[in-house]
Amino acid sequence: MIRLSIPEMSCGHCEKVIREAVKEVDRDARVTVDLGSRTVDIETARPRDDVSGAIARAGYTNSPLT
Ligand SMILES: [Cu+2]
Repeated sequence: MIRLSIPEMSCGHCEKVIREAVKEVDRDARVTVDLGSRTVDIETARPRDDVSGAIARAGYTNSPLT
């Protein structure tokens, strides 16, 4: 599992954009968003950098927590 800190993820719109970015990399990914802690857990077979890069391209700086 990949856990990312995404400091600028602050609302449901952010969550939607991030979910869509992950799904473009892996449509079967399981994405769990915690807006309170601004973290996202992602279950995917794809490399972390692919997922992290897609989220960054969508406009959200992120860093790994695992
Ligand atoms: Cu937002």
